[in-house]
Amino acid sequence: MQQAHRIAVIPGDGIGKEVAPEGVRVLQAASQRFGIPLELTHIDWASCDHYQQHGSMMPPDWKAQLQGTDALYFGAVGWPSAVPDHISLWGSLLKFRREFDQYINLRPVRLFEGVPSPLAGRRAGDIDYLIVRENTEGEYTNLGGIMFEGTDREIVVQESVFSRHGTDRVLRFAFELARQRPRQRLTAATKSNGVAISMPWWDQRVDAMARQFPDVHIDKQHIDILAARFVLQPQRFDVVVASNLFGDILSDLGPASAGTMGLAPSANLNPERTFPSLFEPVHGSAPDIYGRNIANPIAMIWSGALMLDFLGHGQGAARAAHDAIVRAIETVLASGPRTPDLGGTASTTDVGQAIAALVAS
Ligand code: GGG
Repeated sequence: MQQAHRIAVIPGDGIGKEVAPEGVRVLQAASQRFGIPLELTHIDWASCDHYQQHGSMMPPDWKAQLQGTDALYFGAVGWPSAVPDHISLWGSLLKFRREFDQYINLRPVRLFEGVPSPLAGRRAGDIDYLIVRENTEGEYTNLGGIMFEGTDREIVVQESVFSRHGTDRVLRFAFELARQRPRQRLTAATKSNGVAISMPWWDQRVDAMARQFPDVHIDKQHIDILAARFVLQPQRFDVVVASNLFGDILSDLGPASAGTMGLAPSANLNPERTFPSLFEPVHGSAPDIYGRNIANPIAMIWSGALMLDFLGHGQGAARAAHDAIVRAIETVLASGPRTPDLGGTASTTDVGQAIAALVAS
C-alpha cells in the first residue's frame, strides 16, 4: 500500500477561503482517479482571523505542527483593514518560505486558448514561460531601521542581502530547468547599471553558472526593459530567473498580460525535501471580492497540480494526475464556465465543479 502524501490545507484569508475548497475538490477527484492516497489536514491559523483572536498569525508551535507534512496547500494572506499587510505577510507566508527554506518560487505563466490577452494580437502559445523567483533573501529582508522616527530628521534604511550560496542555488535550479526545455533559453533579470554593487555581482554569478551550462542560451536584461518586453515581445521568454522583488513584480505582470491573475499558480520549493514545500496561487486575498463566490479558483487548482507533480517526483500517477488537471483547465477555459475576471458569470464553485468532473472522468 502506497503511503499517503500528508498535506496541510491552509486557506488563510479572504478569497483564499473560497478557492481552497475548490482546489481540494479537484485534488480529491485526482486522488481517486489515479490512486494517489492523500491525507489532508485543515488548518485555520496562518490567517488574520487567528491574529485578531490570539495576537499572532500562527500558534507558537506552528513549525512542529507542520514539520511532519509533505506539502502545504496555501490560499492567500492579508486582511489589511484588520492587520497591517507587513505583519500578516511576515507572520505567515514569509515565515514558511524562510523557515522551510523554500528558496525557489516557480511561477508558470501561460496564455490559454480561449482567454483574451490585454496585449493586442496575442494568441495562445505566444506567452508560455516560467519565472524562477529567489524566495528567501534579496530585497526581502527585515534588516534595517528608522532613526529620528517621527521627526523631520527621519532616516530609514533597509538592506538587501545576496549570499553566494543563496544566489548560486537559485541560478543552478533555473539553468537546470532551462536545459530541460526545448528552447533552452534563460533570461536573468538584473539592474546592474543602477544598483551598482549587488547587481553587477549577481551578473557575475550568472556568468559563472553559465559556464557550467554551455547548452543554455543566456540573456541578461535590465529589469525595466525586461518588463517592457514581457508586454511587447512575450514570445522571447522561456525561463526567467530573478531576485525576490524583481521576481515578485514580474510574476504579477506576466499573468496580467496572459489574461488574469486568477490563472497564475506557484510552487515554493525546498528541492531537497528536507522541509515541506508550499503551493499557492500568486494572487492575494482580494478583500474587494471576498464573500461573493466569484473568485477564479484556477490558480489554486493549477497549484494543486504542481503539488501532486512535485510530491510524485514528476513521474507515474502523479504526472498523469497533473496532466489531467491541466487538460481539464484547458477544456474549461476553452468552452466551460467562467468567473467574472474572464468576462463570465459563473461562480467559484461552478468552475471548481466543472474541473473536478473532468478530472474524475
Ligand atoms: N497566495 C499568495 C498571497 O497571498 N500573496 C500575498 C502577498 O502579498 N505575497 C507577497 C509575496 O509573494 O511576496
